[in-house]
Amino acid sequence: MEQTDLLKLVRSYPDVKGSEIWLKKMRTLFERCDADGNKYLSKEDFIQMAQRDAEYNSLKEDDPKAKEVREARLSAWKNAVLRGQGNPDTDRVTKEDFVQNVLCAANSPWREQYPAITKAIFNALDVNDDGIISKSEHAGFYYAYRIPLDLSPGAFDAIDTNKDGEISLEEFTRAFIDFFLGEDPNSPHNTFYGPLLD
Ligand SMILES: [Ca+2]
Ligand SMILES: [Ca+2]
Ligand SMILES: [Ca+2]
Repeated sequence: MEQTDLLKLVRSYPDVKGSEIWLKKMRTLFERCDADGNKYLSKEDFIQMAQRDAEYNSLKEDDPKAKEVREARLSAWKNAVLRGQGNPDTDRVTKEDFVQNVLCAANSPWREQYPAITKAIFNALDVNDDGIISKSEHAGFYYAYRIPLDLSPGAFDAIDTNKDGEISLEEFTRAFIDFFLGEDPNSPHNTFYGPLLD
């Protein structure tokens, strides 16, 4: 899928209204990202996630893939959560601010960055660099977010829309963009980051 098609996909979603289902998704994502459980998102949470990525894949700290994953996690913190503002080393974000930040991003030209961000995440998850996300690589994704691994197969199937047993970049991007820009209470992608939390 070409970059222009992905931009068309992003542009095809109307402005996010901030409906109950959407708020629930973002609050769930906040909880998943809050690795140290202190009710704030900070650099430390994303470092801890990168450590879990490395742990799941038995990567040593100096392994190039471990470094790539760490960069992708820190980039998500700086570019997606903070949107390039503030000080990524010292800032921390509450749940309410996080939800408002994502809402502003989704309803501004910033939303066109989603395809590039998704690609970086996809590449980080694709540990063996074969261009697809396998079932075990998806389980690693859940492991990093402390989502029970027995929920990974069902979530994998929801993303694998052509049912070939692999998640392609296109499938992953469609699911990811729907999670952030979609407000359909029945979308199979609402559980992209695991079951929605109350
Ligand atoms: Ca935290
Ligand atoms: Ca792979
Ligand atoms: Ca597939």
